[in-house]
Amino acid sequence: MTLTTHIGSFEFANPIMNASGVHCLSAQDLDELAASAAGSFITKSGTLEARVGNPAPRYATLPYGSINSMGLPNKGLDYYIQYAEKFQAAHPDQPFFLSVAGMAPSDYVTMAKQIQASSFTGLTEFNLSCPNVPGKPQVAYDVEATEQILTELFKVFNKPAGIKLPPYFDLAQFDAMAAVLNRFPITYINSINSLGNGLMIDPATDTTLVRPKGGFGGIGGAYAKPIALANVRAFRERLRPEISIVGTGGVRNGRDVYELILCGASMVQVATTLQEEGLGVFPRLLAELQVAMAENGHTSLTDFQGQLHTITTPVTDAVSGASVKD
Ligand code: RRO
Repeated sequence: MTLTTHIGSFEFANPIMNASGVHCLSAQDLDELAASAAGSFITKSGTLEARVGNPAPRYATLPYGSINSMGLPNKGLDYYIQYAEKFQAAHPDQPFFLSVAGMAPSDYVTMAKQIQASSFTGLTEFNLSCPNVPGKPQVAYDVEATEQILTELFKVFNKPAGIKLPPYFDLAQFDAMAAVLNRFPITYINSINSLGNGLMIDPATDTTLVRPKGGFGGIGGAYAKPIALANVRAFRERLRPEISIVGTGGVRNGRDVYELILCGASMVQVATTLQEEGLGVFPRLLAELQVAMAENGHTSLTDFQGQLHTITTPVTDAVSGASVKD
């Protein structure tokens, strides 16, 4: 059995890695990920200036996942570029992802120029979907703003680029965003970021579980799984085939990884379960993925990637016997 997968021209020994935000703030965190069983790793989203993020409490474990309002705590883009250059020089055959987030639309161009000027040749992920900075909307819910950012960005950037998207819920949103994304030289998209602006309440005190933004925060974990599957599937049906998809959301076991790949993902990221379980989650998920593949008679990811079955048997009207259109 092989778990090899590809994004653009990059090959990875297996498709499971961290999602940005978990276990990836510091060089030590990243070194630990790199040495783990994960197929790759991604940095915390870096901003132009380092940030401490929102005040605590800003993360809580929930019955079926998590709520977070971290507010982009990170060590600054320079730190992550330096790490990326050094790691790449020491491990030229271990491709990885550098995540960046803008506090203003113009930041994306500034950051793109800095990465373009660096020696980093791996994948850069532009996070257009952070839900937790007070006063800042999620860019990728605004199709025109997204198009404008990508237009400026790709004037100065020609390295492999991915876009981290928020969850969408209406088919018209998939149509509109895919039409824009298809016009740019994007290597991959990452669907989905957390479900933005959820609210969870402590029943003992009638108080929100997190402090920032009056308790509103991004929801991750099992709550996100059906939304993640739908977003990966919807984009796989709409994007140019050369644009790969990283599937993120609700992975708790190997079958969850399998299903994101079935919907079209080439790589699968894990956030809440990594936060809860630590680096041991990777060998567990890899073993469980292989069991799920064996149960379905598959020996490689391409055997089933994007091969979701839908129900297409003819439907007949019970009264007239005429065939009914779905
Ligand atoms: O740092 C965060 O609060 C955060 C970010 Br940048 C993001 O993209 N998604 C998320 O759930 N939290």
